[in-house]
Amino acid sequence: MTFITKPKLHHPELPKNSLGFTRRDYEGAVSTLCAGCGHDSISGAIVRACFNLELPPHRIAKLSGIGCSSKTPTYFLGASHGFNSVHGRMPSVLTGANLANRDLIYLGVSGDGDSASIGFGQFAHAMRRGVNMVYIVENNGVYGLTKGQFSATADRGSKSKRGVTNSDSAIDMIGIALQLGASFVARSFSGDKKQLVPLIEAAIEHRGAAFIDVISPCVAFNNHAGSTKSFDYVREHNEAVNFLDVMTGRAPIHVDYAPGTVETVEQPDGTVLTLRKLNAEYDVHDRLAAMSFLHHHADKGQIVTGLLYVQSDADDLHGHLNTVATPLNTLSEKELCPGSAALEKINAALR
Ligand SMILES: Cc1ncc(C[n+]2csc(CCOP(=O)(O)OP(=O)(O)O)c2C)c(N)n1
Ligand code: SF4
Ligand SMILES: [Mg+2]
Repeated sequence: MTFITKPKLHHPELPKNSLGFTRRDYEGAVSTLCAGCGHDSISGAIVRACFNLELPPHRIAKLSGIGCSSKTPTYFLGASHGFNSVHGRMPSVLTGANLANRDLIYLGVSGDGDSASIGFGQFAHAMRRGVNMVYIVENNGVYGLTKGQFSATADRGSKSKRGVTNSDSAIDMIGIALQLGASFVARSFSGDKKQLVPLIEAAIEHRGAAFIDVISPCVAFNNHAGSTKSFDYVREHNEAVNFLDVMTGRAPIHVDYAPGTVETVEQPDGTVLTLRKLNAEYDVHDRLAAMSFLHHHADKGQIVTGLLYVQSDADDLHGHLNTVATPLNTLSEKELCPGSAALEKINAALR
């Protein structure tokens, strides 16, 4: 945890959004991560996405587990709600918060160790329940904070900094999220803000479990030759399936007139995702095809990035449970407690 605050001074002509906030208002404390760590670029992308979407910072709750990645919420959205939980337990803490107050925007930030190792079960249940959240895994293939042990996402055959070869097969979080029923599934690279920022914006606007796996090289322990999560390796093996522009119900955010076929995807809240397809055969609505596309390219050593799957009419956990529209934490005791007469009636029915 850092207590270093950033200087408040900034250029007077820094652009403001309609709320009167500059990008600086979405930042947090000064990062204490290693210089060049991919995680810092992801923090920058989150700041940019929240600024672009003109989100009031107090409407956002950011939750994390333990790890360098899980430290990052300290470095963005300094005016939002935050909860740094226990290693691997972010999904259940977030689920509880979401059930208590459905009105906030939930951002879960985790690492590959946090989500694919100790928190694997927690990750699975958040996805299959459709918790309305953006779940970001900052994936570097190692436990960065504890000095670079292989995590469960490290590819078989990849080499550690000390020359040890990983003999275990890797968990692909994207494949698992697709299988478990996540309704928005994407992968990106920390070094590609042009792709990552619109993906985060679209995930925030999506209702349901939105999962983004972001390859985020650890410059201290996993950025050498032989690593499949290094900057060089990912740049050389990246296969982007599409490029996203997000138009919210309020106003267009990005306009991109680049040539190529275009597909629009309407989400339940009226947000329109405009996909500029690089791969004409790729269909973002086909879960099974996404899984097979993923495996097909993984076999060729390619890392597929972009929006891989979206279910336009997805519902979330509140929809599944049919909870009331009012956030539960604002209901009074009178509304929550039906009284002793009702209890008596239930008890009588059981006798
Ligand atoms: C219950 C528990 N077990 C183990 C640890 C030690 N530990 C701290 S962070 C971490 C792994 C973090 O890896 P990852 O989530 O990939 O984050 P990174 O540092 O790579 O961003 C481990 C094993 C812990 N803090 N708590
Ligand atoms: S150890 Fe790795 S993951 Fe942690 S801050 Fe340094 S570069 Fe980032
Ligand atoms: Mg890691």
